[in-house]
Amino acid sequence: MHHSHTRSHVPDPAAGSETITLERRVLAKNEALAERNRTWLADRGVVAVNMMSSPGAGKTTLLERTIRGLAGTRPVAVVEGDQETLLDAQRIKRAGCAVVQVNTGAGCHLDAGMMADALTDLAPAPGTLVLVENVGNLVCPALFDLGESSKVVVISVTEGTDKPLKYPYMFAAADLVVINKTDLLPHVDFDVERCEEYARSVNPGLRLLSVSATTGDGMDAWYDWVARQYD
Ligand SMILES: Nc1nc2c(ncn2[C@@H]2O[C@H](COP(=O)(O)OP(=O)(O)O)[C@@H](O)[C@H]2O)c(=O)[nH]1
Ligand SMILES: [Mg+2]
Repeated sequence: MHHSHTRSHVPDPAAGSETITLERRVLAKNEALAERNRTWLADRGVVAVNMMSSPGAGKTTLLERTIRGLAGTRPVAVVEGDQETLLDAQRIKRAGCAVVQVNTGAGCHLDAGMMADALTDLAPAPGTLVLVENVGNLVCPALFDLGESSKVVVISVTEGTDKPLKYPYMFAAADLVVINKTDLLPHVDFDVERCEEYARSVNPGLRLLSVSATTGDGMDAWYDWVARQYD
């Protein structure tokens, strides 16, 4: 009996090189657009933070609390990336913030072209903090530079201590890791120190901080980190 899925595991060297060439071209185009975004942001003194995580780690909850926490200090705007729905954009709007929703359809990540369009729509005032919620997964968003000022990975304590080892590209790309849902630590088997060790094994200079986006615990260190992005 013929099992076609078995065949797909046999590498075809010719097909492989075509795939690699196409990927290189896609990434090179993205890189050029990302550079344009970086200049666009720098010219306006706008800081853009790309927030990445697996689905449900608490990105939107962290953004909602951050918007309320920073109200009156500096303008905040949000780019919401999801495959479908306006649900997160509606949550952000209720928190009192300018927001653009980008639906990627079958796509698993935001790219620099989408970011450029979103920035044009948002037209952030000088000094604005643009928080970008990327599509929830720990794989594809790591590959696509948006021209952002910094990349943040949110991991929650319900996901398991080993995630930095399983998704090393994501943690290697990060400037900061936010460990979220610390209020649940008494109920789950998660070792914060070991998770930090694992994360630093793939990215030695990495900064980490722990928060609970629902109780607000640890948020001051997050606000301090955000403020330092303007230095
Ligand atoms: N206990 C607890 N739950 C949280 C925390 N942050 C988010 N959640 C919950 O986790 C679920 C997913 O949160 P959401 O912000 O939508 O995650 P996203 O998919 O990363 O945007 C929701 O039910 C949130 O209420 C937290 O710090 N502690
Ligand atoms: Mg969300």
